[in-house]
Amino acid sequence: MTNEKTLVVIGAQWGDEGKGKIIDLLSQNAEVVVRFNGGNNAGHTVIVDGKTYRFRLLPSGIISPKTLNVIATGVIINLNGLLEEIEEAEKNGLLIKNLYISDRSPLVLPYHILLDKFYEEKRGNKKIGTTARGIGPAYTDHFSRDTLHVGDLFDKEVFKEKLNYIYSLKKATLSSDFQLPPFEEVYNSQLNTFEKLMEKGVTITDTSKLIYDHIKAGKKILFEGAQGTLLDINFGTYPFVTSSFTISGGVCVGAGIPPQSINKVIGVIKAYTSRVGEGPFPSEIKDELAEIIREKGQEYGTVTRRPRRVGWLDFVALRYAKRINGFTELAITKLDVLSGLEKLKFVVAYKYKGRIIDEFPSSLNILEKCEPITEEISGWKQSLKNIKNYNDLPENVIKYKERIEKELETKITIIGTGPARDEIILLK
Ligand code: 2SA
Ligand code: GDP
Ligand code: MG
Repeated sequence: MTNEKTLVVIGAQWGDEGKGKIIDLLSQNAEVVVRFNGGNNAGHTVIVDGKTYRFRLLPSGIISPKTLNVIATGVIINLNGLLEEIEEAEKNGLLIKNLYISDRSPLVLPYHILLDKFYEEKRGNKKIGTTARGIGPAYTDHFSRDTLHVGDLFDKEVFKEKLNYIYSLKKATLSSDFQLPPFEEVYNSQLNTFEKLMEKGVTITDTSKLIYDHIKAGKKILFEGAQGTLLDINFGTYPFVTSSFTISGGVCVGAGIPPQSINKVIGVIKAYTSRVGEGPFPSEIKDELAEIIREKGQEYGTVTRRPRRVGWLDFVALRYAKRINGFTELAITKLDVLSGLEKLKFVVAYKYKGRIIDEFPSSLNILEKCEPITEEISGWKQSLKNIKNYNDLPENVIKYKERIEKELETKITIIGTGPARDEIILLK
């Protein structure tokens, strides 16, 4: 069941590469956009006609009026967060229709959010720097088979019975320091929000079947990754990761489709690196240049507004991301942010205990002691604003792009030159 139309968009770094903008662009001629991992910890920014949308759970294709928008099983759902986001989008002039959510998606319940904050506090100086959206505890309960799913809300009695059972289990197993929110409050607010979502016309269904039918019918489908490769629960910088499968393999387990249904994997790379939250970051810039790039690139959490750490492009990490995800092409964003910097750097390898390492270490104990080995390349002075043709780009931008292509043996087909929808150069 292969066709040439299923495209996966994955963050190649630690998230915030500009996936939202790339999805918005590609969704203008796609029929279906699918989110397959994460929850409302994601923050995907799309700017169209001067309006800024910051999507958390809604697929970034939602702006295109004709696309079918699917939140698949691998996504965990905070119903109140979703309703809030839909209302915000409506205020922004979007018509929320064609929104399908998996009945098998686990719920993020209010106590998951409290637990997220509780655990972070207990971790002290070993904290992860989570978004405090209950992501870790909600996935944990799913994997330990102690949670509720969106489909459970269809039958009030079933929902009550299941929530009751979970409450008794939680009371028996959670630390006595932790206060569960009152049962009735959680029960009523979940049902209430569920009903409001139904009134908005949201469809809860078997999204795996829905996606399968569209693949079979030869429709163009985009799978929108959330966070980035290095935040993957299995292959990221554990424990400083999120709790979902952020890599291209996550599409199969999150959307419920077979691997041979995937045709293309686009890796989105920001022209430099950012990371929000704790954890090792070998290419991090630690002097005042970090502040300059952060300000120019507006590197603040889309959801939490936390300042993001910034660093140079890291080829060790990017080669790893290419291998794990099987990128067939690349998009590069935010090249405009680097305008005006005289010299730019690539991290080409790491040094660990006097040895050169060119594979991304699987051990965090090693990674956090790695020193970057860098290569310098000349920057460009010119602003990239209003450049619409590839050939009009400064020569050094082209050299920068070609150096990345050579290193990753993959073509860059999309170049971002600014945050707005039309600030983009397409190379085919
Ligand atoms: P969590 O909340 O359990 O998923 O946090 C675990 C780690 O994953 C990181 N994480 C993210 N990193 C970048 N962007 C994310 N989305 C938002 C954005 C983040 C924000 O688009 O800016 O607004 O702060 C995201 N979501 C999770 C997180 O920082 C932890 O390192
Ligand atoms: P995502 O999580 O990967 O969707 O990325 P975020 O939306 O969290 O962060 C990316 C930020 O960069 C957003 O504020 C975008 O509007 C912005 N952005 C995306 N592409 C470009 C670009 O090419 N140039 C500039 N200057 N900003 C961009
Ligand atoms: Mg983001």
